Amino acid sequence: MIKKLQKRSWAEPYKMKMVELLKQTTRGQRSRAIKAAGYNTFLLKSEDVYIDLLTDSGTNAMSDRQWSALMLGDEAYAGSNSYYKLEKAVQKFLWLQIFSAHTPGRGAENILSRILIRKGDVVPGNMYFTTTRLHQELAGGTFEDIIIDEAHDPTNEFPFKGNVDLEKLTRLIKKHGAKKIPYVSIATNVNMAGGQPISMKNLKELRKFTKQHGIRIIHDMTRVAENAYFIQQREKGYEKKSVKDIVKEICSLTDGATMSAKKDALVNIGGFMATNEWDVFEEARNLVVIYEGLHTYGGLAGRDMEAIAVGIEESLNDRHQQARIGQVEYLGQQLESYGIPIVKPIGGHGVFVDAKAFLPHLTQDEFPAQTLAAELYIESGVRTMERGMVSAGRKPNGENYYPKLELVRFTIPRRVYTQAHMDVVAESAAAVFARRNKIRGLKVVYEPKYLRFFQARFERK
Ligand code: PM9
Repeated sequence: MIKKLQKRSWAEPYKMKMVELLKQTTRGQRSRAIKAAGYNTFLLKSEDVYIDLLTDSGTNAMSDRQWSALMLGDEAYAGSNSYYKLEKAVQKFLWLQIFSAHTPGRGAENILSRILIRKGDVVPGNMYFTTTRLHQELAGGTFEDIIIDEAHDPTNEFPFKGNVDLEKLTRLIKKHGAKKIPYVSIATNVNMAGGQPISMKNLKELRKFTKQHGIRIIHDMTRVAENAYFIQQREKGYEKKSVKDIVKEICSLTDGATMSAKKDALVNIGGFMATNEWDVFEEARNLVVIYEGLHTYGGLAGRDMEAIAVGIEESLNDRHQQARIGQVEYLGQQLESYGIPIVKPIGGHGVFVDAKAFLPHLTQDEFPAQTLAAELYIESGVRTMERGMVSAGRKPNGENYYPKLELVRFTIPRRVYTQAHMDVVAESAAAVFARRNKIRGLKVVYEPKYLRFFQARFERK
């Protein structure tokens, strides 16, 4: 029978010029490898991984334009031309006036937290991020979550789960006073909520409110372009605006930003902070020479700054975002078709599987998400990342955080894998789902002091 044309598909707006060969291992090899890695996917050797969905951080495929830009890198210790090119790109596309370069994003978080936070300060934000919160705490602050309640419910389909609840912020101001709040920490496309966007309407309301109280908005713009794409797709009045224009508008509503360029900006290393305040920049310029390097490279090679400048522009292309988010959506739909519980709506940089619903017989103290990530690896060599209790870590008083969301993130690197890889990933997850009742939990055998998810070790219970 001849098929009738029902819809027009999208395709990736690029073709491949070079490929990296993948290695497949046996189930026995994988069982030994994950045991040796203490059931922590961060401790696996990448040569033992088949499809690597650990992170979208620094794992992007660069374009031919970016690779050729590398050759233009000006590696002068001082006054590198590449720094000024990146500065120009930040000013043109991201609408922030002055910036300093860092390796990687958490370098920028360290400097900015040291400058803006005093001991006893409170930093409200739309859900914590691991490194961001740690730097806020190390600078003497306490993070307070002011994201809307919907963000903590994996099944809630609200389209802007990254939104701020202004009532929660009002309560914090009443309790501590606006002077104790150096800034509101706003992430675009909130990572730990499942890659969920904040709406322009909510950000505008927050801008108005924080202006009235003299509080800054500091923007974690690591995934700002993906957030802009969701605004274009979901928010009334933005249907005809380009991702580029929406990103500019988002940035114009903030006072400063930190950026891990390893995500949206399509490079393998680098980050920066940007600010509209000269005093903040002056101090950042001074601090960066203590911790990273001269203010015109801040720890980055000139060639890396060149690649970021090109990557920023490429990331703002509408067709790039359509294919990028489209691929994530495709994987999400495949997983759902097998009945696998995922965070809805499907996010920007990955599909987040609800490990509590996947392994309901495990308590949170048995680390369902850590367990599931290990099982997925054993099943097929697909590497994912725990985003639950292990990532949440401990409070400054040593108690465990018990986040409502206990998730496994299937993170998709940009421009790296094909739809066929996504099919294999979904089938692997379905095979684990079929034997879920037999899966046992884990116990901790080693825990480092900071950011334990990177290096903690586990054994089967
Ligand atoms: N995110 C991720 O896999 C890298 C490893 S986990 C720390 O999601 C946000 C929203 C991030 C982020 C890193 C950083 C830090 C800041 N904000 O890794 O230091 O998602 O460049 O960026 C990771 P750097």
